[in-house]
Amino acid sequence: IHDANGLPRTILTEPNGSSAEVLLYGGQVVSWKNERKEELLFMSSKAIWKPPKAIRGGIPVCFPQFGNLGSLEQHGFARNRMWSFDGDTSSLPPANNQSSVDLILKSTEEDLKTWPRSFELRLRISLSAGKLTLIPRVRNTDNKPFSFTFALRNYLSVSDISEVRVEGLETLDYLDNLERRKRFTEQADAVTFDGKIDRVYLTTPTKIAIIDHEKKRTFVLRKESMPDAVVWNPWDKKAKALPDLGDVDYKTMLCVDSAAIETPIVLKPFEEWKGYQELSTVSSSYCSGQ
Ligand code: TA6
Repeated sequence: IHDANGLPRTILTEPNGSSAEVLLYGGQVVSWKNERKEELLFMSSKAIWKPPKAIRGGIPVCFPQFGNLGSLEQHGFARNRMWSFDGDTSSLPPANNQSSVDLILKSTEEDLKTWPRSFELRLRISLSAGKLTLIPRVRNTDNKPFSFTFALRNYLSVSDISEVRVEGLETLDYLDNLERRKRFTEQADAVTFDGKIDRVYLTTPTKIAIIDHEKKRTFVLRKESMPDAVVWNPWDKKAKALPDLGDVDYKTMLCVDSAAIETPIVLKPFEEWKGYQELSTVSSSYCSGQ
């Protein structure tokens, strides 16, 4: 454990030379570098690395509420809490402790005041060559059912947002946060970017490709048990309005999140939900549909 801006963090490494940094604060990945030490995730130049502020970049965990669709603070409170290392990883295959870390956040007396449900939120973060895998699990440790919405907010680093296209969302319905969450259908054969965008694409395919021509890099997002995908870029005006986002940072970021939003996840007492997300990068030879 070292500390980044005073926050305890774990560094994951793997033999091919890629690395990742994970904070106990928020259970948040804050860096993922490939074997050429290129940073693959976006981190705001004005991120505030100070609890209780959420750090704007990497992969914040949005739980038990995505967005402001409920009574809690925006995106819930998991990203503003100090997590701990999870000793009880019996129900997952054993992991190499160089390239993998298991974290847990349990409901506290404090949390019970704002969200009166007791839960255990676990997150396994594993690194392998060209791939970063996150496995979130939520167990209801209460004696009554509860429901939640969830997202892994993937801040991806891109060369120039106007050169990026996203494939895999064509023909899908989406809820447009910029239009009071009205429902639309995606008409284009790929999503491209020329202005602010804030959409929840519903029931997407398992695989979504984010193609960055200039960097000759394609991110592939594969997800399970998180049927929706949020696509967000604040663009210039909103970027200026966000104190923890640099004015031109919007040009080099894109959020494509694994999410369970349209249909909240319902857990009976002692039931556990398990999600899966794999982010991988493919070189320029990647052609869509392969
Ligand atoms: O994409 C959903 C959204 O709520 C946007 O409307 C925008 O507010 C973004 O998330 C950022 O939220 P945050 O709380 O991280 O500033």
